[in-house]
Amino acid sequence: MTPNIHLSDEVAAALADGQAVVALESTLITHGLPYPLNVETALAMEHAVRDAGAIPATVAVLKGKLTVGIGEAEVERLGTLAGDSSVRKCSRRDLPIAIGLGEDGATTVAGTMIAAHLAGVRVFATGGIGGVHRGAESTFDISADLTELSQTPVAVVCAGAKSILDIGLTLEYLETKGVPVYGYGTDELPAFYTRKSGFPVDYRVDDPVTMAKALKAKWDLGLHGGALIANPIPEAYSMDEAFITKVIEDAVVEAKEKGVKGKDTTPFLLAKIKEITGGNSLESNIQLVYHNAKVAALVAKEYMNL
Ligand code: PSU
Ligand code: MN
Repeated sequence: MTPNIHLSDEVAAALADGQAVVALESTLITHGLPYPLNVETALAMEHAVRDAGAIPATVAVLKGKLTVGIGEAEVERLGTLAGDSSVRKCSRRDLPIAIGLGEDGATTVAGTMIAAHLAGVRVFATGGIGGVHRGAESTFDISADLTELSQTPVAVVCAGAKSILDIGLTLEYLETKGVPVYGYGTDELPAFYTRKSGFPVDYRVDDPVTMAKALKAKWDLGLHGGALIANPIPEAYSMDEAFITKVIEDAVVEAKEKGVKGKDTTPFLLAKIKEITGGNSLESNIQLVYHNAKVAALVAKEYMNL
């Protein structure tokens, strides 16, 4: 293994033992949610993974080491730094500078997939992935999460894509790149806060055994890349579609007016939505990531049993 990656003792032992491990990201902690809800959410995800019988491995760059299994104290410390630009948001292109300079950094979906793959972890749970932004035909803003999904063999459980993105173009991009998108108990790609987006998925999977078989078949064939497992928010916490759509549309307009670009776009939009919807969206957010962590653990366990 490369000298700049570090596995916690627990994660290393679990992997050596053939136990199921689920990777979790840290950009959600530093750039996605406010303190202390971010810490609460991250720890709730770890608990959900454990309750379902797998080992959680939250990933971040700590003093220049890409760390798989950062532990509660570090989750808390990164959490208190939310909104503080001292923690770099690390996608694929940012890992070299963060590691090279010995910095702390939070890993995005792409960054976390890279770490998971280096460690030998196959399943990863998050909230929402990055994708093709609205207006990408002129801005070219397409998240590196999508190219990572096309090349790194990790399955990502998410609640679909927020409609801050162009969901249709995101699905087209994934299709072009050969990334399977599975609807977990759904025929439609969920849209994070809501269970429906109006965009059908090609494959519906209703149980973790079937999911694990499809993942194994892909990787046994030597096909590169990952898979997207889209798990809808539990019904009881899904938000009113018209309301959340309006909020997101206003946020997208404001970002454009303010000239927000590049890697700042996603955090800006997330902060705006949070500001306008207050507690409601945050409660939905916590419930959906918790649910994703559980599904990821069940899939990871079945994958290890095959
Ligand atoms: N979407 C969300 N919440 C998030 C993110 C995306 O609903 O916290 C974070 C994830 O870490 C994702 C990253 O990988 O933003 C994508 O950023 P970008 O669009 O700059 O690639
Ligand atoms: Mn981007």
